[in-house]
Amino acid sequence: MAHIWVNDVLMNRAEASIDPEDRGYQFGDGVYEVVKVYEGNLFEMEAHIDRFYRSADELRIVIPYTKDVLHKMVYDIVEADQLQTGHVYMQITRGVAPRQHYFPDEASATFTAYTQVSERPYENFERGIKALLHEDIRWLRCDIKSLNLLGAVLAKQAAHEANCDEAILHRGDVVTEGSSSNVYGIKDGVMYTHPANNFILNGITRQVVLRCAEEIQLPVVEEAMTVEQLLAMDEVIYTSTGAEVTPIVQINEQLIHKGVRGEWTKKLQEVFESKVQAAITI
Ligand code: PSZ
Repeated sequence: MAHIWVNDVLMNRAEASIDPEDRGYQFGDGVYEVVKVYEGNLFEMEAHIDRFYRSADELRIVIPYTKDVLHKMVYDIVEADQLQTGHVYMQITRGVAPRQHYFPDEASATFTAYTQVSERPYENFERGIKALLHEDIRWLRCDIKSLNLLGAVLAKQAAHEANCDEAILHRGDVVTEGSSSNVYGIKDGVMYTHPANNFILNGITRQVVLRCAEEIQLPVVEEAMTVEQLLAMDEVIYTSTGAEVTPIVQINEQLIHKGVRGEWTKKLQEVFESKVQAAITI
C-alpha cells in the first residue's frame, strides 16, 4: 500500500485529500525536494533537507519540524512503502486560505511526502541522450526549488516533441542549466559549469559531481558557457537526482564527441558510483 504524509499524519495515499484553496494549488506558493533512494538508503539527505529549508525560508514559509524530525518522517515512509530504489517527493506550501495574493495571516503550511519507484537510467549512462537548446524563460530566482515550473515544463515539452530527453536552457547567449538538471562542458581537460547563483538551482548532484571532479583531478571553472562554447565542448554532461551523471551526445543537430560518451564522463560516473555504493549501508 502506498502511503503519504499529509502534515504529521502518515496515511494511505488513496485517502489523502488537498483543499482546492491550498496556495500550492492556486499560486504554486510552495517548495519541494526530490531525494533518491538506493536500495532503501536516502542519498545526500542532509543536503536535500538543508536546501528544502533554505527554499522555504526564502519564501518565508516555516517548516514546522526540526530537520531531524523531517529526516525521520522521510525515512519512515521509505520503510512503510518498502521502497528499494526510487525517489521521495516532498513539498510544503503556504497552506489553505481564501484566495488573495498577499500572505494570509492565519494559514499553516501544508506538508506532503510520498515515494515513487523508479529504476536507475543505466542505458543512458553509456549511450547518452539528445538535448534541445531552448530559451530560458524562467523567473530570476531559479535558486529556489519552487513549485512554479512552467518555464521548465514548456522547455521539456519542446524537447520531448523534438525526440530529446532534456532541454538545455540559455538566457540569450548564456547557457544556464537543463530544464530539470545542471549542465557541464569539458574542453581540453577543464570542466565548465554555470556558477551557483540565482540563475540556476544548485543541484545536490552538482555538488557531489564537483567533489568527484576534484578526486580525479579534473579542474572545474564555475563560469557560464555561451551556446557557441557549449557546442564546441569535447564532452557535455547533465546531472540530477534522477539522471545522475549522464552524457549528452547530441545537441540539436550537432553530435558531441562523435555521439559517444567521453573518457572524463566515464571517470566521473565511476567516482559517482563509488559514492552511491558507499551510501548503501542497509
Ligand atoms: O527524476 C528526475 O529526472 C529529477 S529528480 C530532480 C531533478 C530531476 N532535477 C532537479 C534540478 C532542477 O529541477 C533544476 C532546474 N536544476 C537542477 C536540478 C538538479 O538538482 P539535483 O541534483 O538536486 O536533483
